[in-house]
Amino acid sequence: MAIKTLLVFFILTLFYSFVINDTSETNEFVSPVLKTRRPFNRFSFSGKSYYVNNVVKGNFFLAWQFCRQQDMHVLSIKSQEESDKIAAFLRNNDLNKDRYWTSGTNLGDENAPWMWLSTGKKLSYTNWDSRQPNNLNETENCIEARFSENNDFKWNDEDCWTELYVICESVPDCKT
Ligand SMILES: [Ca+2]
Repeated sequence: MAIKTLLVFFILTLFYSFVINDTSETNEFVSPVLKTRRPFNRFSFSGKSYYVNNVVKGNFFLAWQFCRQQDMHVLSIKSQEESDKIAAFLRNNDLNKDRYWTSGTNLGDENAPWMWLSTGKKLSYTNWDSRQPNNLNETENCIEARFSENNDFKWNDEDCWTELYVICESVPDCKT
């Protein structure tokens, strides 16, 4: 009798190990690429969430489409403190070799002050690289953020049709 009980227990254990466990893992399968990429490209700071897209490049307008598809907006940077946090994240995750669209633009009116399209507000803080904005060839109306030769996180006005990566942001009430 004891042997029969042990045998049943053994069979049930095998069944659980090979069938039930395998099924639950299959149901929760996540692409190894997504598993490794997504968590590292997202971070939060002071109530804002950020998502760094370093996979798909696009012009300023396609960058907007990409962020809206994530239910987010294109980046706006309001302070040196925020800029430093973003720069640290990019450096720590080896993302500081690329160039990223922000939502900064003067495309609507070149004579008006630069603004963040994500909030509709004028820049409250600027972090232009040296000799920028220079409106090279009079075609540069959108702000990119990238690292300078000194590894400083800086802004440059760029042609809106240039294909770059983008940083998206999520602001709960869009009032900051
Ligand atoms: Ca420029």
